[in-house]
Amino acid sequence: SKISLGEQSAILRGYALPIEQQLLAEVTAIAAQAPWRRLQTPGGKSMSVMTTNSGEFGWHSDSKGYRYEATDPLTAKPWPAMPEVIADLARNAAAELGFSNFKADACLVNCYQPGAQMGLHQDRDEHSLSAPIVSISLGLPARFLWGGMKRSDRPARIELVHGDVVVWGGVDRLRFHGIAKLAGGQHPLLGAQRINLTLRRAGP
Ligand code: MD5
Ligand code: FE
Repeated sequence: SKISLGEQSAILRGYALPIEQQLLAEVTAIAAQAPWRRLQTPGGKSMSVMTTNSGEFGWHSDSKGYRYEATDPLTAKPWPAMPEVIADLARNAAAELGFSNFKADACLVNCYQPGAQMGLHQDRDEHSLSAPIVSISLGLPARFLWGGMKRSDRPARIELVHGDVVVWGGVDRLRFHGIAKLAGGQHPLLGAQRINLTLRRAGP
C-alpha cells in the first residue's frame, strides 16, 4: 500500500519484502569490502549509527565536513559496486511516485543499534537536488521524524518497519527529517538492529 507523506513523498509499505533475503546478503557483502564505521561530525562528535556505502559515490563525514567520496577513506579502495537488485528496487519505487528513470549512484547504508538516532537534518550534499531519494528499512522498527522546511517546524512521527520503502522528491526533497532513538528489541532476521539503505543521485 502507498501511504502519502507529502505532495511528492510516500511510504510503500512492505515494498522490499519480496527481496529481503537478497538485500541482507548484499549488505553483508558490502560490509565485507567497506567495513562498518562510526563517522565523526565536522564538530568532532562520533555519530551513533554505523555506516558504509556502495556505488560510485559514498557519503563521508569528518573534521573537514560532509561530502561524497569516490574512494573509501578507510580502505583507500573504490566503494563496492551498487548491487543491481538494490538499484532496480530504487528505480521501481521512484517510478511509483512518478519519478521516471531514477539512476542512483550512491547507496548509503546505516546500521542503528538500540539507542542510536539521527538528529533532524536536510540532505543537501548532492550535486543536484532534482533527483528523488529512496530509503529502504530493514530490521527493527524506527520512529521517523518528518519535519518541515525549517528546523524549528515540529516533526510528525511515523513508524517505519522492516520492508518499508520511502520515496521523497520535488518539494519534499529538502524537508528536515531524522530518526528517534531506536528502542530495543529483536527482529527475526536482523536481531537487535535496524539497517537503512538510502539511494541517492550524488554526482552530476
Ligand atoms: C534513515 N537516513 O532512516 C534515514 C532515511 C540519512 C537519513 O536521513 O541522511 O542518512 S533517508 C530519509 C530522508 C531523505 C531525504 C529527505 C527526507 C528524508 N525527507 O524529506 O524527509 O536512516
Ligand atoms: Fe537524511
